[in-house]
Amino acid sequence: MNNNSIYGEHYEELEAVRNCLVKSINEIREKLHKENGIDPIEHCLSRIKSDSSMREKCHRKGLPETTESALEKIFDAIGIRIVCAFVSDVYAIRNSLADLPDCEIIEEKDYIRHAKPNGYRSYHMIVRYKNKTYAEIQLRTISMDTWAALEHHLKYKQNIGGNVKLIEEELKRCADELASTDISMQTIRNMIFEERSDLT
Ligand code: 0O2
Repeated sequence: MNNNSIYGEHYEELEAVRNCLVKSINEIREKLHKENGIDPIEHCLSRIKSDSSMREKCHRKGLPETTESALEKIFDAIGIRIVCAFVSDVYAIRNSLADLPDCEIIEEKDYIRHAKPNGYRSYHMIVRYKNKTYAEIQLRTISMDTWAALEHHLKYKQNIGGNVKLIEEELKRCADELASTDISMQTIRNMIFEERSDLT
């Protein structure tokens, strides 16, 4: 890492913590898979926020562009996104993360039960690893992830013209329809699993 990095000498430490958290998530995944007979995670992505994004975020939040701001005032230098098939998997993984010995939950936002006004849904956790390093973990279903990706893409399109309000309303409608589909998929999953446990 170059000497001008906002993370100073801490980049390798961030990478190490990111790897430890991803390893713990994989262990949780295997445990829940064995217990329930179904893989709870579709995919898991992780990243260290780029130097320029972190500097931009410091600027946006009125913070000086320092290593201290990047590591102690902003909590998503490490970002992990866990995408699940079902809403129940999101909460099962959240509970397993809460039980990790080295991982303290600092903040949680349940945008699944309380969606953002634009329709955004996801479960956000800020955790502190070994009393020191912060990370943001986002948990969401495939539907929520699809919507967020599309909305993110459209947000940066400059030439939307006069249709902004209509587009926002349509996006919100899609988010609500997808949420309703998630509930139906969860019901189907529960029916399949209840049927299976009746047979054993
Ligand atoms: P990136 O590149 O995804 O990391 P803050 O984190 O302080 O800026 P806030 O409101 O305190 O903002 O945090 P919040 O609500 O927990 O949201 C932070 C992250 O959630 C964002 O990260 C996005 O990844 C995601 N997010 C939140 N709201 C939306 C939304 O309406 N649409 C989409 N597509 N994603 C959202 P960053 O830092 O913006 O960027």
